[in-house]
Amino acid sequence: IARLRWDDPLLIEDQLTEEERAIRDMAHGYAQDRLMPRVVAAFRDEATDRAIFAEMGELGLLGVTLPEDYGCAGASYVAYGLVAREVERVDSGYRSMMSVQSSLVMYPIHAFGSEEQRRRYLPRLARGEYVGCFGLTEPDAGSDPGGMRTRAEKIDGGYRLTGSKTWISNAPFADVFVIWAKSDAHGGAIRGFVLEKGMAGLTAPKIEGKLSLRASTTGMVMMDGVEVGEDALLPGVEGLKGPFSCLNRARYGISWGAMGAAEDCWHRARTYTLERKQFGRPLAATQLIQKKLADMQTEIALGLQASLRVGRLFDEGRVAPEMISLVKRNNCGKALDVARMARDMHGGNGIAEEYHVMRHLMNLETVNTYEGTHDVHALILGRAQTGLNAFF
Ligand code: TGC
Ligand code: FAD
Repeated sequence: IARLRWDDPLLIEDQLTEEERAIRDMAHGYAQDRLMPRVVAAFRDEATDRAIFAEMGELGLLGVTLPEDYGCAGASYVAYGLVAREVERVDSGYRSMMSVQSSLVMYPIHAFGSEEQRRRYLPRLARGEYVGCFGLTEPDAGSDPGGMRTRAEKIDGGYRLTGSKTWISNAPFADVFVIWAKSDAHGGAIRGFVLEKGMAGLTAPKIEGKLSLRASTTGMVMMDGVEVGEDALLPGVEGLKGPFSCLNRARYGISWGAMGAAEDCWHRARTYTLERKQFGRPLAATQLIQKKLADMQTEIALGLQASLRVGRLFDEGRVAPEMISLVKRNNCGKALDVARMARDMHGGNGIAEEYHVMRHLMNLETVNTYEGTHDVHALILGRAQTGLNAFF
């Protein structure tokens, strides 16, 4: 009879390759040694340290699934998920910075860009020398990005972009902007454009006062007739499947990341209730607390197994977008439940920054909303199993 490992009850560790474990260990070491010491102040002061991109780049943590030809690690989607889990174990905002750069900026340039665009941007993005952002959401088009108003109008030798994007991670300090716009020259189809900081008419003001994801900077992107050359167009894709293909990767990473944040909350709740005594015995000796710990352990173990399965299917080229909706939705929802329980189990201390669980809880509210809300993913799954569209 085998003995249970309480912190890895279904032995996910055994299901990883040696290379995946090595990448995971490196990401874990970096996140705990370099990110953990600065997260409380970063969250409190709403201050993002741009140097984090270069640090992650140096370790090969940006664009991990992309080929070595462009300075990337060429690793598996499972490895990418493991990195997201380790970074988000510290803070969802740090994972956001990493996943936007990897899945929403580097991926589309690699998948849909020209060879010239790949050579120009990917190595610098991989090193963290350039920071990227992804502009899909608009003030009047969030869950329904097909309703976007940003327009690309054809001009001599290129395009003129007009419109505004909102809630854009990394935008205020981004060098590279992947922007999705309806292009008149392509019959109004959605096309991707790569814009660069400093272009006339392009500004990216910071959104102040977030009560969630405060270690990551979010902004708007205002385009007031930004003129770009023909070479700014991503030639390889047309329509919503362009941005959605990027979202598939980022949502998959989030499914792992949310479990990392949940694990941190679970482990902290376990330690706290083992040490904290009330009524003459540790809180962890009570039935109610043990039930909560069992629920946390169960949901996290199942969530990780599901993400691993989707990751393997990604690597085999057999993933369906709805599988990603399933794990993104469920893992974010369960992570929120776990964080709320952990906050409660810490009593009054649970609201203090030094105990970390409230920060995770606040962050996970965003994680449950961005990249498709919990309910939008329910509608995607509902449509897939009934054949009926319930969006409108
Ligand atoms: P629909 O008719 O379903 O599809 C339009 C076209 O797109 C294709 N498609 C996909 N392709 C690849 N992967 C997917 N997941 C795809 N989903 C759809 C589809 O085949 C079709 O192609 P074609 O060739 O037939 O034209 O489109 P719809 O307008 O009905 O969409 C509905 C819905 C709700 C599914 C979709 O709009 C949606 O997912 N909404 C949520 C929006 C969202 O996720 N926004 C994310 C913004 S980015 C962000 O939040 C970054 S935060 C990052 C961070 O900081 O970590
Ligand atoms: P809405 O679409 O207005 O939704 C509001 C509510 O209505 C939700 O509960 C939703 O589930 C519900 N709802 C919507 N449609 C339906 C329906 N048909 N039936 C039932 N209920 C429905 N976007 C980017 O493009 N790039 C980024 O880098 C980025 N980073 C972000 C960072 C942060 C911190 C945040 C908060 C958001 C970010 N986003 C980004 C935007 C994010 O993707 C959107 O907020 C998200 O897609 C939801 O859109 P919305 O906020 O407009 O909400």
